[in-house]
Amino acid sequence: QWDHHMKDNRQSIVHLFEWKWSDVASECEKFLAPYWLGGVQVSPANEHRVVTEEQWRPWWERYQPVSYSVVSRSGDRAEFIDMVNRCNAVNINIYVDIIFNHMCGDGKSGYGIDGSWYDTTFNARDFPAVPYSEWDFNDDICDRNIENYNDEWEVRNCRLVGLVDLKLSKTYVRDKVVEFLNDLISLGVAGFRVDACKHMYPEDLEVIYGQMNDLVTPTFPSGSRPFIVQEVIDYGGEGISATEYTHLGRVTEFKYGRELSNCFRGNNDLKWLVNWGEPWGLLPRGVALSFIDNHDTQRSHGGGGNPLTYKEPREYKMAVSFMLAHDYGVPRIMSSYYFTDSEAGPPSHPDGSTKDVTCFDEWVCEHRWRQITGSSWFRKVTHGTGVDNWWDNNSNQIAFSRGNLGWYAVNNDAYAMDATIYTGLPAGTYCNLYVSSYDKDTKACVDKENVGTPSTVTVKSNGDASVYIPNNSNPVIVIHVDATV
Ligand code: AAO
Repeated sequence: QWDHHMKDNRQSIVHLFEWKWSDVASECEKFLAPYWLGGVQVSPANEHRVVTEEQWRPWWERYQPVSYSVVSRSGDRAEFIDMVNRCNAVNINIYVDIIFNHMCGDGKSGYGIDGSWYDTTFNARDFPAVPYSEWDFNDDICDRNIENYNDEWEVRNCRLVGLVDLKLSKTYVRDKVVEFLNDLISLGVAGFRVDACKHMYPEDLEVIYGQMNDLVTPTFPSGSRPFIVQEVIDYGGEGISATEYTHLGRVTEFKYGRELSNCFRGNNDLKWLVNWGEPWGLLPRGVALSFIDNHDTQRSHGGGGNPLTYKEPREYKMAVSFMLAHDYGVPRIMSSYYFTDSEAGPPSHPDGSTKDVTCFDEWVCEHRWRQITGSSWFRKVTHGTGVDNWWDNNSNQIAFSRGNLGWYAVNNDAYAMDATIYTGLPAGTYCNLYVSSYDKDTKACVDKENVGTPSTVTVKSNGDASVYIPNNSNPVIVIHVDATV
């Protein structure tokens, strides 16, 4: 449940937030497979409310389940299956965002996106398509919303932002959840991002996870357990801690993005990253999911932390590349659409259906940025090594190697980095994947960006490299042994 099961030594997950299944499928084939990514976190796959009253089709309607039918704004069951099959065929794993802490908001009624009726008005708790009724919710023990995050009982039993809270202590409810998870597993997914885990007792989750089937063979080795990423927001100082969940699967490490964003915004010297990881109060690396921003934090929707996002591209790219170059956790890259209104749903047609992804107008597609893909290739090539040969200038210029397979350097000072540094790499000339692309056929560094950062780096026979990185828009070097010229 901690192992991501990515194929071909790939190490990075991308969250294709709100993408349609048909677009995810073609992205697996066209981009993710050739560009060294290994898995996709997709938006919730099950039936949800269609929200038009409070807001016109906000992104968050998908966090209000109506049934476990695999029909959503991203597509229907056949399209979901086609996506999983096509992605698996090119060795890209699918991880599904799953919500079973709750169903939809209190005081609502109508039809979900697959036409299923729901009613939570006047204390009704009616979800006939599951079916769930009022006996399957926690209203008998708590009939109000969560207000005090320091009260563990309240956080686990009351309603998260008015969402009707499922009674997971009940066998019937657990069985329905397990049935849904096993349905998705049977379709070939590799695991789950489990929403709102703080609001569920670890004991209940343990029972549910324990009843999940192994992943399907031969797509995955026999006996493979589903990869589990539990969303627990823990910046410290609350009654419930992320460590209550780490024995069950991985946990989202929210401090990771907050601290790195702080560093790359220039509020904390990069030299302190020499012991980045557990000494900073982060979860043990083997149980953590690392990320800079997520779909909530990038729009200040819970979780806070004020992380870097695509809106501050220079610093964001540095932070994401550092995340990928380092060896902590399983990294997840955010891929967004542009927004100003933090409630706004994905780029849509007038009828509310999601537009095709283009990656050049309304969709940001951070995962396609060269600085990010180059760094995810680095992550793959250097996997299994540690952070070695640390160098810094006692300020914001740092460099390190990953064993003798890769070397990373970044200059976040307001002046040039000009130094001769031991890289730990074999002698040769390497292509800097941050500012150029690598053509494997001709073994050439191509499509170079002329910003002053060197597009190639030469390592001498003693392992030293002399580098000069001005304070420019892309002040990073990412080199590894599979991209030499
Ligand atoms: C929508 C409407 C609501 C309406 C509701 C029901 O917006 O007005 O009442 O429907 O009709 C998403 C949206 C919600 C949306 C919901 C359902 O974000 O706005 O509600 O869909 O459509 C807590 C949870 C965490 C959760 C987060 C949003 O612990 O699990 O709230 N995230 C997940 C998803 C998220 C989704 C849901 C859960 C629900 O990722 O997209 O909601 O399925 C503290 C606590 C956190 C807590 C935040 C809430 O955090 O620690 O656990 O998160 O407060 O604000 C500092 C502190 C930090 C604090 C943070 C607050 O940084 O250090 O501790 O500030 O920002």
